[in-house]
Amino acid sequence: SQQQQPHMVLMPSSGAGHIIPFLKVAGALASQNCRVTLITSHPLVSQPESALITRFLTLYPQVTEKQFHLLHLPPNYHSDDSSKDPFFRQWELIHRSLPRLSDILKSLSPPADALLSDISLMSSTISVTESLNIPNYVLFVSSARMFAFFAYYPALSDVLSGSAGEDELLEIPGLEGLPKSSVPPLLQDTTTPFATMLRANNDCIKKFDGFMINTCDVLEGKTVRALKSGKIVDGMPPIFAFLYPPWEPEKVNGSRSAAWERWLDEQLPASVVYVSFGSRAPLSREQTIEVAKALISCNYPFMWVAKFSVVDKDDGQSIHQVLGADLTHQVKEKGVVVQDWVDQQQIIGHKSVGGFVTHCGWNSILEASSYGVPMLGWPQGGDQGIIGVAMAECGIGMLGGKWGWNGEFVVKGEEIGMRIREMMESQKLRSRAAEVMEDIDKAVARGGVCDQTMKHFINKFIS
Ligand code: BUP
Repeated sequence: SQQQQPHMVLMPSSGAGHIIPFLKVAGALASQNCRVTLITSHPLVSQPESALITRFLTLYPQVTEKQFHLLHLPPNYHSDDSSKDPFFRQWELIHRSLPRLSDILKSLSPPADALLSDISLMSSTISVTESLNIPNYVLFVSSARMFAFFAYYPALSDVLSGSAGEDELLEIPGLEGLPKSSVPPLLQDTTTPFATMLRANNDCIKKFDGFMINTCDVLEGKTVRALKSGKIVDGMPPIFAFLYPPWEPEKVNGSRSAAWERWLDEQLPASVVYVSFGSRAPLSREQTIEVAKALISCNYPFMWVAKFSVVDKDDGQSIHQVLGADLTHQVKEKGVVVQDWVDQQQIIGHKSVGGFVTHCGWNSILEASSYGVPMLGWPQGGDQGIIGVAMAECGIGMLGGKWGWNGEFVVKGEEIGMRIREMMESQKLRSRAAEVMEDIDKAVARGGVCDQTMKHFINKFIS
């Protein structure tokens, strides 16, 4: 009956880092016998986003897609800073199109038992679900540490905008102090669009029925406990912290194998350095050259996923144009450079990969943790500095050092190469990463803590 099969409606926001975890949770809920509807915003921001959704719907034919067609921006739309970022623009469009979301939710049969909405859409979706009386849960796509920061943000604004030095620690109840330097300039200045969005979403925390955070005890147990205790926000709605098992490899792998896959197959176990700074924040030309020098000099085979534009779909320049002929030649002698969208989970899960130089996107950290791959973190912006702190505290990786935010200054190849070697040679990191992987395996296995938490969530809707 309907009560035995709760109807979960998921609505991700834009960006692969938001869509991927939503699809994973949608798949996990569908596998747990929930009826699942996925609301997708159209047009999407990038081609990889639509490819991910299409692949997901093929793997999970039982999931229903409802397309949410966004309004167009008026011709005189003022192009301020926020609208230049395609992801902010998409959030703005979703916000303007809310009456259409309401129509979709009203049309569902059987009706929705809950909406799982995105953190960046919190203040938008709550008005709709309140008027329709549908429980609203946020699926938080970043780390618990970032959630704690978000939840405590208003109380921190004086320290952030004040004269405190970068080494000053921000005190969040129940947690280790957070270096001010891990907060990006965009959030230190409390008037930017990012900061305004954070505050607007913070204002409605208590209106939500709960928060799902993709994390687990071995990664962030202390933070999750502090959040649940109400020390950070008094009256915090229930917190559901769980990871889901990685997508099954045989489902993820395509039938044709790309050149880089064959190359990875030929390398020695745990010998390859995998490098990716995510899809959103390309490094400057000068910095890219230094990364190339670092990789050439550190004497490990490497696989480098390089992006040279803000949104993955517009990658205009080739590595050759950025590095020049000589450096490109040296790079290609020692490693593999890919500019296309690749299945990162497949790379990280490959036995040849022994270390990951990452921008500290939370999904990337989770993927590396699930496969026991040590990391060298180099946050570029957004939530990545705070995530980097959580990653280093857990001991599964190290931070590069005072390497600044993307574009702030150029870090020399020599220094980067030194830190890469340190990561690859550290037994301490390697054994901690293996330990964390084992713990995660247990937590996500059937009957494990994460599995139980998810069942506990679903059971709330079964009468
Ligand atoms: Br790039 C890239 N393939 O080529 P994060 C990323 N991913 O599968 P955040 C690919 O996208 P940004 C690629 O595995 C992860 O699941 C990756 O999410 C996948 O980064 C996701 O790591 C990216 O949380 O920034 O902060 O969303 O979008 O720039 O990666």
